[in-house]
Amino acid sequence: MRPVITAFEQSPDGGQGQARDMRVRWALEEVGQTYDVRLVSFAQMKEAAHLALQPFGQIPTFQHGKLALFESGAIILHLAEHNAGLLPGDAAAKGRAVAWLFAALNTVEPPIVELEQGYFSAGDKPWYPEYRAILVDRVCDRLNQLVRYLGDKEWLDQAFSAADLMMVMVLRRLEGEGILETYPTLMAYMARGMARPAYQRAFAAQRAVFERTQGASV
Ligand code: GTB
Repeated sequence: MRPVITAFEQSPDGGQGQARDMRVRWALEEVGQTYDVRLVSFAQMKEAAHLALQPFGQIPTFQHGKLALFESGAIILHLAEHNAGLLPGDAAAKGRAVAWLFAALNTVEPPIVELEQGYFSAGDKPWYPEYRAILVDRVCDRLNQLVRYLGDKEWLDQAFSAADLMMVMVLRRLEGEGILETYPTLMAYMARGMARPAYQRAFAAQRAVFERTQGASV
């Protein structure tokens, strides 16, 4: 039985792989697990059937047999713990990878989301440029710390793990902000992640949904 994940029927990101099903797709591809995708509309995400799977009315969800999960981090951790390829076998290294998985979600992503949301909630205000500068500073504090840690390492720890997958996807949220370009270490780190065949397959799969639905709407 193949797992089933949910994804946007019409992703507002125009097929750029920014919606969080991309993270789960990438993890599934890394572990070699085939899967099915159930596309949901914004209206369906708020209906009882979907809320029973995802209490916040969001994608992605993950169902495999009797198991139903939400939260992309939890889904990826589950996949990493039950399949080879996304977490090291050594207990200490595994602990570090899990710590970095949480760091990507809880420490690096929040200021990035704040920057994104700042534009949506205050982009038309006269004081927005100063506000944005504060938000950018917060993002850069985290990026500077990450760069210092990464140094010339290929991955966060010795081998690629779920933590790198999540960190690359979190950093991708900064695309188009004009910030990443000043961080060659991070650009190179992201490029390494995005060059992985599993990433490429996941990206193509979510892109195909956009192209299909785009074609259907014109
Ligand atoms: N913490 C949850 C997780 O990690 O699974 C967050 C899930 C989440 O934010 N889901 C979003 C969602 O369903 C889609 S990914 N939103 C609908 C809603 O809340 O009603 C976030 C996202 C959406 C769109 C873009 N984009 O267009 O660029 C990027 C990221």
